[in-house]
Amino acid sequence: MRRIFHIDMDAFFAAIETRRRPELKGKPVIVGGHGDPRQRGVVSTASYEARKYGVRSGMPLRTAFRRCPQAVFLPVDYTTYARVSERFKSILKNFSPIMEDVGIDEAFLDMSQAPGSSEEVADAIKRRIKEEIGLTCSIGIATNKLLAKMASDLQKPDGRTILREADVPRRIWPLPVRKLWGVGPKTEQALAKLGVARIGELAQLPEETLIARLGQAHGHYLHEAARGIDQSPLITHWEPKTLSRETTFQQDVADWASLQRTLLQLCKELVARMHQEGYAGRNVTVKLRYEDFDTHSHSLTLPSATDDPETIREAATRCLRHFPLLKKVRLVGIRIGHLVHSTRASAGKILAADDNSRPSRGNLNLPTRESST
Ligand code: TTP
Ligand code: MG
Repeated sequence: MRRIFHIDMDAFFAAIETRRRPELKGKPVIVGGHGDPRQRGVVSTASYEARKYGVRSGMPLRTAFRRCPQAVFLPVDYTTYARVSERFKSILKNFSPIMEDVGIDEAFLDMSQAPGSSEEVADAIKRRIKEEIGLTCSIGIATNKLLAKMASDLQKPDGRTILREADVPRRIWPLPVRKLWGVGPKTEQALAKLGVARIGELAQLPEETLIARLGQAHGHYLHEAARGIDQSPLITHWEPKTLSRETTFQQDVADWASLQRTLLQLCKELVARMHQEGYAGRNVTVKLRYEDFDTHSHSLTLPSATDDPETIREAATRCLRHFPLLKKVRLVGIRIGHLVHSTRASAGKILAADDNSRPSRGNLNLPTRESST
């Protein structure tokens, strides 16, 4: 019998902002775009206090402002969130070496081999996260990923939920289909046409009907998922499609010399990582973000894959020359793509991949976060 944990941080971006500005505690906090509700942009996340006013992720900031004008609006500070995310994942890895990284604030752990009751282990994880990063999370525990994922959502925030297969009819079937992992707006619509609104109704539908409507793979998946059946393994290793480094300047820069110096430093770091992880690449891209957040990139493709520092530096410099320097620059980045394993590859290394290397939902082939939440 497997014992799978799904750990999901509570109101992740908003919680980090509240942690560094304690005066926000207990207040509605909305993180999104540049943090100005008069500008374009969408809500990345809202604190639970703001959610009471109907503010949701993905909603335009203007709408959020109409619903909750007294909220504190803050810009997205992705660099900080990514740093906290790394610490969160490294805490989890101490509990089990079998971890699947699902997104910035969530992961699965296979705890089948861990001693102790599920309650004890879950509480120990929650305690460590609280002590080390000062944030709360919700944990779902089940015999497979699907149910663990659904369980972590049942008692948010700061929840701990054990979901047994026998609990599915009582706890999962009354939920709207949208709550089922893998059901995004399109599937929701298709199911509505079949008269299906709740997961329990989906479970009653013949598999052939679902396959006829939604295709073999998705139809079959939904048929099983509605019953809580899922045999997918944890995916602990991804092959990256690209490797990259980028940095935001403390103060925006306006001169080529500083830009080039920084870019060459990034190249050095990138090449070090390529050597360490055993990759060579063919496609070099340089990205600049200007002071007004306008972002552009230039790429070039080399005749063959390389991990040679000089070649990569030269290519990066050539890309950089394509940018007009009419505005100040706040960020510069370099990325290498079309990766192949280089001969220096040290076998068995775990690869830390860029975000874009991850299929959205593991091997379940499910829709992306945008369409599934
Ligand atoms: P979620 O785990 O979906 O949301 P959350 O952690 O904010 O809240 P909950 O307590 O319900 O788990 O997403 C994690 C982070 O990902 C979230 O803090 C912000 C970001 N995110 C977006 O940027 N856009 C989105 O549409 C969603 C859903 C999340
Ligand atoms: Mg979360």
